[in-house]
Amino acid sequence: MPRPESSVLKNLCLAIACLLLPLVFTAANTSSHVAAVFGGVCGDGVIDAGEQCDDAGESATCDDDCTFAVCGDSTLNVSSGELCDDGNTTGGDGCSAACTPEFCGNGVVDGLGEQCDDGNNTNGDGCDATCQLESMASVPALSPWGIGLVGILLAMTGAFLARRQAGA
Ligand SMILES: [Ca+2]
Ligand SMILES: [Ca+2]
Ligand SMILES: [Ca+2]
Ligand SMILES: [Ca+2]
Repeated sequence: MPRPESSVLKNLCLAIACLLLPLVFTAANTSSHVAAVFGGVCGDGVIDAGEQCDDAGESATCDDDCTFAVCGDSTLNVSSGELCDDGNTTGGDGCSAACTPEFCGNGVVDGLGEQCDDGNNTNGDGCDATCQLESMASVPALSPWGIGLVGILLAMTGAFLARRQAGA
């Protein structure tokens, strides 16, 4: 004779299974239902109603949401050459009108308050690490090695001239 607790447990399990099974089937069939009702899904490689394109994922011309790849549509599409997409085609906000990142040191004077951009973040070369112009007075003209070399050259020239004068 089965214990009463075990039959209660069995009925409970059956009830839960009965409730969950339709949910599982519904989830599994959602995409095929959508396909049956609307005639296709985005990502199946077929352009269906409501889709601008469908390349079964991101391509150079199509976003993975089945809209055309456009710079400024907030959808990053690396395949189309976008390195950022902030949802606009305005520069000076960190992402350029061509969907490339704007920063000091990228070799382009961006509208980020940059006076110059020599492609590096090094001071002392005319354009400082924050992309502001450096006055040449603050740029060291010669390194210690250069100063030493000039000194040697001057000394050699002086010695040469002194010898020539003495010989004349
Ligand atoms: Ca499709
Ligand atoms: Ca885009
Ligand atoms: Ca922008
Ligand atoms: Ca820059």
